[in-house]
Amino acid sequence: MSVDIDSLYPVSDEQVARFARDGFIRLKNVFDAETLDYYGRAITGQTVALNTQTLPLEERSTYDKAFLQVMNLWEQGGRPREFVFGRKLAGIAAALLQVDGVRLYHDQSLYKEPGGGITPAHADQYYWPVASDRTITAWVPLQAVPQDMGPLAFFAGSQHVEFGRDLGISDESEAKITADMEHHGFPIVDGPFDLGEVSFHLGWTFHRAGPNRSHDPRSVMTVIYMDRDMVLKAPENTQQQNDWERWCPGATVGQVIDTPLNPVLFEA
Ligand SMILES: O=C(O)CCC(=O)C(=O)O
Repeated sequence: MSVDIDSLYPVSDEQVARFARDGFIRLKNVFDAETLDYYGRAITGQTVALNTQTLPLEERSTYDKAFLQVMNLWEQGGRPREFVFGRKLAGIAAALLQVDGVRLYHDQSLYKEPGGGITPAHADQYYWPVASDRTITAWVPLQAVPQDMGPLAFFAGSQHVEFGRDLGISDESEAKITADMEHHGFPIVDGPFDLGEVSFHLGWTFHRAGPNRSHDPRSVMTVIYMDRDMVLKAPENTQQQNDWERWCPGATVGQVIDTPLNPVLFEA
């Protein structure tokens, strides 16, 4: 058995420039099939075991229909922890952010059930009490994602748009952000993911996903990284206050977020 989550994946200057322009990038062949199978089984298994959602799909809110969501799997130890601590993804994150190192904000497993609904348009950083825009999510499908399974889709270049930054993920964010993006001509990049392909997006890039119309679950692991030197800002909404307590307890406003839950995962 040979799995690889630690080797360095070369990121070219052209890819760094494209990421800076578009606010996201999709990279092929980041992981091989064996590695995804080895870690994917453990991550999906833990997700199903730890899931607390018991309502049938038709009785849930739009957000709860989008996916089963289990956060900070790494704290369970084992393969999920190994995967989140892998240097390959973290190295790509640092290269794309153009920073000397990255630390963990949190991870989350996003499991879109067969019949699961849309992921409404939103920007992640609305939820995060962080002082700069140097945040990035690695979105790692644990199987290929054909179009009918609801791949992640990005509004290219939208990381600079201020409209919609005060909207949490909801029916309202879906309606208002998609309309605003269309109005201002930000194209949506929406297409299937090959096995081994991984996307990276900035915290302020607007994104969404379609429903899962297939008969198979869309199992995805995400790792959210921030600049190693990221400073905690005073929360601007209840969600940011909650995130402070949950993902970086003990961090101090105005100082680097350096808590046991935010280990440095890569340094150049
Ligand atoms: O997986 C999805 O459908 C949404 C993912 C997402 O919004 C994120 O990782 O920031």
